[in-house]
Amino acid sequence: MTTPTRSRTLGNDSRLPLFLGLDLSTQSLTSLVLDSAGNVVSSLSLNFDRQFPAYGTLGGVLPGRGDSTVVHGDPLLWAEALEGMMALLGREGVLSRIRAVAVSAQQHGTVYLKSSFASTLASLAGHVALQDQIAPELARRTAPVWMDSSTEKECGEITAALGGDAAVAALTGSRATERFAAAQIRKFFQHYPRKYEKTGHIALVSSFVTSLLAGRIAPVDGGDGFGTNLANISQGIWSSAALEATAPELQRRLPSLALRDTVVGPVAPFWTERFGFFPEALVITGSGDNPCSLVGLGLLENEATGAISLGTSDTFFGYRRHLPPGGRTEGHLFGTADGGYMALLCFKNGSLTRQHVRDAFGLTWEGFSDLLLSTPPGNGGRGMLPWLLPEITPRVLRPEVRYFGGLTADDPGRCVRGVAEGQACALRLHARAMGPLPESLLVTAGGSENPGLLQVLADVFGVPVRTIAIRDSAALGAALRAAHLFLREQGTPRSWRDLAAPLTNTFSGEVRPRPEAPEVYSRAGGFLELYAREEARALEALGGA
Ligand code: XUL
Repeated sequence: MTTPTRSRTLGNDSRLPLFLGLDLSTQSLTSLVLDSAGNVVSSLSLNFDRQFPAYGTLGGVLPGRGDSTVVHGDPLLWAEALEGMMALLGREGVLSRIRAVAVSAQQHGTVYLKSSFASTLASLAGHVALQDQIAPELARRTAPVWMDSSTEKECGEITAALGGDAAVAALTGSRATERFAAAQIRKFFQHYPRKYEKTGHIALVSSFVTSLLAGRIAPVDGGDGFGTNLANISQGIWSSAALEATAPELQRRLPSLALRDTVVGPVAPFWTERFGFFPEALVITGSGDNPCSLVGLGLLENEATGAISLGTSDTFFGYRRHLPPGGRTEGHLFGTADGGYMALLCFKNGSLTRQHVRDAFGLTWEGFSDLLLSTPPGNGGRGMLPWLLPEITPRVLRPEVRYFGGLTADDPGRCVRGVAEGQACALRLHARAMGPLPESLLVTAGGSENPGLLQVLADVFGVPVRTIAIRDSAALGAALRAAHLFLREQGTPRSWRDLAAPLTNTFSGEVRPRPEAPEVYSRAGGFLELYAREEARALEALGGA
């Protein structure tokens, strides 16, 4: 392992307790340490491809074996990265002051473990590397992750058993979805029944990493647990109908579902012996990166502001205090840290697709942004359906980048605008299915540093777009969850709003829609309508949703 790509340590009062948020995303593991006054004390990131080359990952995932719909990650890489991060934090001298830690992780991935996993966790030896102790516990060597779309058949079977798309969405928050645990578990059970038999526990990525920290099997929260097609989201329990439609004897293999944040336990002695972690530090229930981002952006309890995360995937999400009415088959509903809900849409063609267009013309991100700022909104009626990878929203299982209005693949300015506008139009069109459009947008993750992309989003949505100073909203959300629960346990509770405000009220920028934007995009016959028509036509041609 080499040194991390980014590290900053700011001064703080060394008597204050510290809280650690860890975000295990597709491509990296990020840590963020907060003090109780709301200062970010340290922030580090380890990139999987660069810093753990022995695993041979590309973009954090294992290269496919001929089938591009199969995308797996490596649980041992995640364990080694966790250990590497603790070694760095130990060297920074912060671990002895951490009082609570929470995990955020890429959603939907499933880790298959033997029944002996629990006893191995309970007796982790401080002198042996974590991944070496965990390796014998894997009932399946690799873990399908959220980019996997290889379960079309299993989704069809689950949908048929539960009474159709709308019924599955009303029960579980989403129609049967290729990357979710249910379809992935069903496929594993059908293809490898003997390995399924040997599987004693199926963790989500967030509960796997939390289990490693706590030295015991951790529950999943509603944020990640509702993204499985296995929960009855109005009752907040595993749904026996969904479990039966998926695989036999599934309930005993799943983590328990803990809707509100709870203490999983103190940190395992392993971490204290090996890296000097404070022995009584609390490990909090982990969650998905999107529910954690909602917290990290200060959006719990705020229904008027929508969030867009421009990362490996692009997501659109927003807080909902009450369970929205059923009848929708697009998008997802997950739980939130305060027991409410979040609506989310996921677009797989996010930064990788933008980067593909950027690289095709040998541009830097700055050059990409400059082209966006210097080309006219609406691209003169030319556009791109940016489906380089199988798309989640709308569902496109056999991908193809398609052009319309005379756009050609050799025109840098128009192609750069085509991909950015196509992605922004898809975000806005499909966001409509999730309720009223937001009055303003908060944009986060890597793409939020690109002024051109922010302008396109402001123009297409016709609302002001803000970014906050802290980029790692998922790691920040996890750290805030740790702080929130610790303070509650101490008998000095703080409201979510109060805790998040010093960090999330520091907007680093605001971009307003250009005056001509409503005329270009939103009027009858404008570019949004054109895009919607082209999308519908392409879906018909490709046999999509
Ligand atoms: C959300 C989704 C992605 C992953 C990325 O449903 O699949 O946003 O959580 O980490």
